[in-house]
Amino acid sequence: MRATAIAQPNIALIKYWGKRDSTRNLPAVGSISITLRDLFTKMSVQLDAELASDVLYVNDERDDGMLPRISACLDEVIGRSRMRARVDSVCNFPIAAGLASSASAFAATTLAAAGAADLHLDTQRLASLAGRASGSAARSLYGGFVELANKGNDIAMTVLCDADSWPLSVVVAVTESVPKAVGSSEAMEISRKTSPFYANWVERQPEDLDVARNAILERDFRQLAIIAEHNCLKMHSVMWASRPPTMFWNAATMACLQTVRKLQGDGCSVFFTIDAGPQVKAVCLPGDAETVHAALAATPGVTEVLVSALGAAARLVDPR
Ligand code: 2P0
Repeated sequence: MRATAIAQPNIALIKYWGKRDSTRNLPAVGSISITLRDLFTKMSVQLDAELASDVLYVNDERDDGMLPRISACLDEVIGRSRMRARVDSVCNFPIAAGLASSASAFAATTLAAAGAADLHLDTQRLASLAGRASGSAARSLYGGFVELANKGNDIAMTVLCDADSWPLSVVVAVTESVPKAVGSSEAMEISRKTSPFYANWVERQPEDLDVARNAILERDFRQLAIIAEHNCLKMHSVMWASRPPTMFWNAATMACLQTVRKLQGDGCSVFFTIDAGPQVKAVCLPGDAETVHAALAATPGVTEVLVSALGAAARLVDPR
């Protein structure tokens, strides 16, 4: 009746932005991500017949704000007539600040819920269930380079390359660690309804996916860098052109992009990507990680720099 799972966040190189079905939380576009190794969320789910309602603790403090989404995730995995649960979450990085904390949280919750209820579900099924809670969470059920594709009324997952087969480093420049003002789901809907660039974004996504997939299969860092930066800037352009505009960047975000451009000019194998928040993720070859770390740490407005290798799939762990 109790299970604990660990999942790592993932960073999309080809982004998910927009939903084709909000009720089932199905994405409008496919996406490709890398799962990180060194940032994690651990979720314990304890089903308890004595409990009258679900209760959630995040880093040992009660959190009623996130509880409805966690409860809905448990309902999806176990069923609505389930026992209530005590859920404990531990996270070693800032939550809801554009560092993909919902991806690792819902991937781990899905896996722990299935474990606690003794359900034996395959990873594709777990990914579909996690994706209903948070689109990007489906990808954290897998390690390495992961592609999420639309397939009928569901999603289909493929591991393009595991973490050991192409070791890359991810250097995260934190520029603000307060939760963001507008959530991803809401911002995506504003983009879908109002951005003049949204239809083109959806239409052109298969091309970007093809280029990135081939770059990964051929371990072509330069091609991956070009397409990932393009796809990231295109997603933010969709948001900037929406009404009201969604702008996640701050001055330090821009300063980090200039730092990455300078590093590229100096011959570093590095590229940037930015999600629904002001942090900049610099993806680089491991030999360049120290240089990239130092340059981003010295960039004005950067408050913290985290480094991670690529990691493995979400997994059940000993609850103790
Ligand atoms: C991604 N993001 O592909 C994109 C890029 C942010 C920018 O997936 O509404 O929390 O819960 O399905 O997965 C963040 O959105 O959204 C996200 P929901 P999610 O990583």
